[in-house]
Amino acid sequence: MMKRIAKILLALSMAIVLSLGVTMFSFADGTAGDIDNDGKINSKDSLRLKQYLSGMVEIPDEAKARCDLNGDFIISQVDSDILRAIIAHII
Ligand SMILES: [Ca+2]
Ligand SMILES: [Ca+2]
Repeated sequence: MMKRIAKILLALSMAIVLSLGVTMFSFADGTAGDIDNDGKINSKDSLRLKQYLSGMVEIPDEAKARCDLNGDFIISQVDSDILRAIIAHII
C-alpha cells in the first residue's frame, strides 16, 4: 500500500518536474534545488533537504528559497520528492 502511494507521489512529482521543463526557475541567490549552492543539483542537496525535514540540520534562510521546489512557500516532503525526481531525471 505504502509502495503504491510512493509510486503515485513520484509520478506526480515527475509530472510537475516535466511541466516545469528543463529550464528550472532560478533565483538571484542560486538555482532551485541547489540547496548547498555549489552549482550542481545532486544527491548532496537531496540529503541536506531530507535531513532538514527530519530536523537533523538547519538550513540558512538564504538557502530556504532554493528548497521550495513546488513554489508553495512551504518546505515539505513534496519538495524532497520533487528534488529526488529532478536528480533521477538528470542522471
Ligand atoms: Ca548542490
Ligand atoms: Ca514546497
